[in-house]
Amino acid sequence: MGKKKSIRKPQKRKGGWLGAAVVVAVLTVAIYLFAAPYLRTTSASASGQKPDVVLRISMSGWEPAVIRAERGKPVTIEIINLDNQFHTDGGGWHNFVVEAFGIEKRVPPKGTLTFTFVPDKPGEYLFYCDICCGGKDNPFMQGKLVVL
Ligand SMILES: [Cu+2]
Repeated sequence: MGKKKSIRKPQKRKGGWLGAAVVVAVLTVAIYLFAAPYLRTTSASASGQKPDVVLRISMSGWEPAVIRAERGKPVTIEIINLDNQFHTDGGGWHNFVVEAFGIEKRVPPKGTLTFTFVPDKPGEYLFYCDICCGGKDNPFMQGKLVVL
């Protein structure tokens, strides 16, 4: 009896360590998921092409909210989505819409998208995301594209 008791004790302790290890692993993943976008200070697109504009999007809006391009000159835009898939509003997806140029690009949660287009007319154009947070009508989901 006494022997059995002494065997059971270390087993219990082992279970505790396993539980602690699982907690540590989960916390590590959680911290990584939250910190990853902030750690990624420099970005290179898959093609190695250097973007002219790097746009960050999250539930709190576009950064920067005003971007510039030159008429007739190809502009490469990289969009970094900082949100993860656990957002209930839109599942962490955002899109970049410029009606004036027929652009609609979707960026998955934690994803990056790079594309190039040629703005062929000068002016100031609204860009926006219409997936989350009330979409186009939400000032936070709006930005301005200035074509000189
Ligand atoms: Cu959005």
